[in-house]
Amino acid sequence: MSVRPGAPDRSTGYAVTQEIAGTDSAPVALSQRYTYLAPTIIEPQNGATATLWDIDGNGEPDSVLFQLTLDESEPYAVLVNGIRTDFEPAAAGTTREHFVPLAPGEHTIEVAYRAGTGELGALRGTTFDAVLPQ
Ligand SMILES: [Ca+2]
Repeated sequence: MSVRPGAPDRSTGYAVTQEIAGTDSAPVALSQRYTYLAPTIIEPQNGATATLWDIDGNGEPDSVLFQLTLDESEPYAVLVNGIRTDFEPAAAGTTREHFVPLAPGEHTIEVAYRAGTGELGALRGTTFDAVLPQ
């Protein structure tokens, strides 16, 4: 049986059904409940405006500062508009800063812990508006 992770920080239960001759049975058992963890996003907050910075000094502001806290010492992944990059674990409680190259406009960044198999845990996301500095 494979399961999909639930929303982060929320107790999630699974009911088990069996398909017999093309018909799903009534749920026969309720599994124990699980709480999936996800890294905490510090900034940009959901719905916020994020200033673009010129990190490489070429005169073009083109990167947003993305800050997260790792409450678990687990490998994790960052998904920028759905494009995933994997990162190695850090000590629990570490705050990580990622400068993410982005064009002005609305973007979504999600984070999740990942298992050794590469599967992602619960996703936590933020959608924000990247803007040029005033
Ligand atoms: Ca630049």
